[in-house]
Amino acid sequence: MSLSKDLNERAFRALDAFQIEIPSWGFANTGTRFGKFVQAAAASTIEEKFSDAAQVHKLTGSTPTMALHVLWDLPAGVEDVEKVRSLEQNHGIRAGSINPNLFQDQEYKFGSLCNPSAEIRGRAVQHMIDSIRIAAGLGSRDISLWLPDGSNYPGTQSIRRRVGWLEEALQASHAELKEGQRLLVEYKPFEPAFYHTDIADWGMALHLAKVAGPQAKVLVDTGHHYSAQNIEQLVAWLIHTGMLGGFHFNDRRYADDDLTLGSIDPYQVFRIFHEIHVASGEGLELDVAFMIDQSHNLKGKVEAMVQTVMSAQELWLKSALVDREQLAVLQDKCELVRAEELFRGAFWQDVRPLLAEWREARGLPVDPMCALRESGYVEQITKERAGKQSTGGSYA
Ligand code: RM4
Ligand code: MN
Ligand code: MN
Repeated sequence: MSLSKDLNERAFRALDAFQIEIPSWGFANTGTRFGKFVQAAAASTIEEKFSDAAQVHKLTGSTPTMALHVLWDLPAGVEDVEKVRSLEQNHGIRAGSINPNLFQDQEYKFGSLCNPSAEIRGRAVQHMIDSIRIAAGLGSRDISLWLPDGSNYPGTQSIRRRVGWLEEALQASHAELKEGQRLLVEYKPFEPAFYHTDIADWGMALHLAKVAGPQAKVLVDTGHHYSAQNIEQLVAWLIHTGMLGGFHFNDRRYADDDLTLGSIDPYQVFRIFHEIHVASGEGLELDVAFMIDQSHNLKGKVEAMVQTVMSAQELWLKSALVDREQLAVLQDKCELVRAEELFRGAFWQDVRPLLAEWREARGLPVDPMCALRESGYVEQITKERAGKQSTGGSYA
């Protein structure tokens, strides 16, 4: 087989296998804690979010599912399931992971699943159970739990008692999971709590997932680490322990900035993807959900999402093209510079022509961004949605 034919086949196989979930809240008006800059084209209803998601999938071919946030997207809870099912049909997009929302109600001021009040903890657990039922009604596999709980001042809460409450709450939630469903436990070092966060890092998430039960795994949000953290290393550990459930991709410079994937440090995404390729190349059974968790505060929403998916495809492809056999040989011989050059070389390879070939072969627009502009979709929604200016359906 010629070298280029072999390369094409590897590339096509990698791209065919790559899917990434997009978040409904990425299409809505979002902001910072200082306010929102409202965009006329932003989605303010779940119908509009489905419509935008369908557009992204049509252009990229890689985003068949959309993550939903319970309070923002299904305010009536399980009763909204039917409506979402018909939207799935109409738009050809399936509901993806279901995200419980334990951070908006006033009663969660001092915590939800970790609140010192047993009554409030009970209501939070009930919300978890409702979210699991919503997921079951929609045929969604994953319930992605991000818990905002924590405290702001030393001495004001018992850190250890809260761990115990959390273990109980997660066990009670896990007990409601249907077969095949998963509970993904997300962690984050700070914000909204600024002294201690109840699930602050991957070690805590790993422990809690293990205590919760066999259907619980860890969710790695790339923006939820301190700057010096080696994310691919903890990813390798989670793979090794069979506890990696999925990712929330975004990029950051300082904190949980939710910037476009790969916009600040594309090499990091490449290194994370490489760990996945190595493990699947070794025949490990991986079941990892790739999801985007971004809010586009200043960029146009649909445009930003298409750009994100394109970046993800490029980085996924670059990392798929690492000559892993040769790399393993060099690693064993401790040929440091040659190993690093091989690795780095794959990163610097321009894979865009290969991606264009794949897109053409799959009947997708060769240049999705240009196709978006030519489609007139953004102008159309700008006109249709102008005047609505809703700021619901997302945070800040
Ligand atoms: C959190 C966390 C969650 C996301 C919310 C909107 O920081 O990343 O996954 O659902 O933001
Ligand atoms: Mn997240
Ligand atoms: Mn976040």
